[in-house]
Amino acid sequence: MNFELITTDKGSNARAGKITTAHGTIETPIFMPVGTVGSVKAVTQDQVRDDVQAQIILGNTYHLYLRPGLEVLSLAGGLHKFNGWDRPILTDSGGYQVFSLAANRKIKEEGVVFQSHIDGSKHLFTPENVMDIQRTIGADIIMAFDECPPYPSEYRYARKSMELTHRWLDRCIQRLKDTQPAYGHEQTLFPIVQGSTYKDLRKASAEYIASRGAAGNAIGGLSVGEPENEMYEMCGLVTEILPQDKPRYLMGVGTPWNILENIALGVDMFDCVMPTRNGRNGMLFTWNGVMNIRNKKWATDFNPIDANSECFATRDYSRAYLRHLFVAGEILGMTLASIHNLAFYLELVKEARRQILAGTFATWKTGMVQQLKTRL
Ligand code: PRF
Repeated sequence: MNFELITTDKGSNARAGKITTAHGTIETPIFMPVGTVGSVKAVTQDQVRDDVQAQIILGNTYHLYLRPGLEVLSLAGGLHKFNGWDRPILTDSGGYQVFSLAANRKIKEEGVVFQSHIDGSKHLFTPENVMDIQRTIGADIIMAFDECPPYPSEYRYARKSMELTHRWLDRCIQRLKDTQPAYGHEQTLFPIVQGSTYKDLRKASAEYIASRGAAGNAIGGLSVGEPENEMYEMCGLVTEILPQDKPRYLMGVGTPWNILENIALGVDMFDCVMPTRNGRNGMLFTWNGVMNIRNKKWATDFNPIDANSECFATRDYSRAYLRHLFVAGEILGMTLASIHNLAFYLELVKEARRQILAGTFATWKTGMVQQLKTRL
């Protein structure tokens, strides 16, 4: 994997860059649609590529390991072949899902013992087997096995957890040295900064992660319930320390305005279930603000969902029709809302990139944040 830093904004720490992987290039800043079980929910691969214009999608080690399982993934020749997505893929390590989804999880030095949320079966994730599983899935970018402490966490717990995440990282790095990619293409490890909402821990974690010399770095443990200003404060501290010449990925963030604020702090990559999950509930993100399409006020509004959207697939559907689909419980409603929201997120980061390259990002961002938050 290669990262080319093209421009740094004058009025903020925003950057425009380009990542090259074995499955193609990614222009940063970028938003990565979440395809937890290898599918971006309710959207076909053609739609993800052509209508949403996604450049990279996410998969989850935890889910893919439980279903369809490693035998199927290995026989398929990896996730790219299995799901027919031939552009870059990033897999999360399970170091978050195990804590948010699994039952009876128990954290030890060795790893995490947990019960599947599907059938209650018992499993052990270690830094080593999580690297092996990500080899079998075959993503281009793979994540270190970490612990994401809840918010709020006591200082002592947050420190111990961070130290464990650092020891696990070293085991991940060693395992990757000792093994080879399963399908011949390069796989790049991103370590993850933790440290909860404590400034000294965040700094210490960022310094430790930076010292590992990885080709890209991630920031975890944020957007887990803390106030937005704390997220920005922690993110800003960490981006000051992480290397300039490597991409920075803020995990599981966020709203459109969260994305712009964190781009301004120097983040290059984002993922979040919000555009798809909230879309399936009728929440639409637009250039003018947020709308609940189930609301009666849209019943006879025959205007396009978002006249400013570039997405051909959804631009010609009216608000009234989409509301009708939701009220009638039609599955097409979920598909259109998901495509619309994802296309909007991709347009948002594309416009942010254009503003960075033009040297106008900082002022554009300030006005845009207010506009995006408007409740329509
Ligand atoms: N760690 C991992 N995945 C994540 C997170 C984390 O801290 C988060 C936190 N926002 C989302 N996804 N491995």
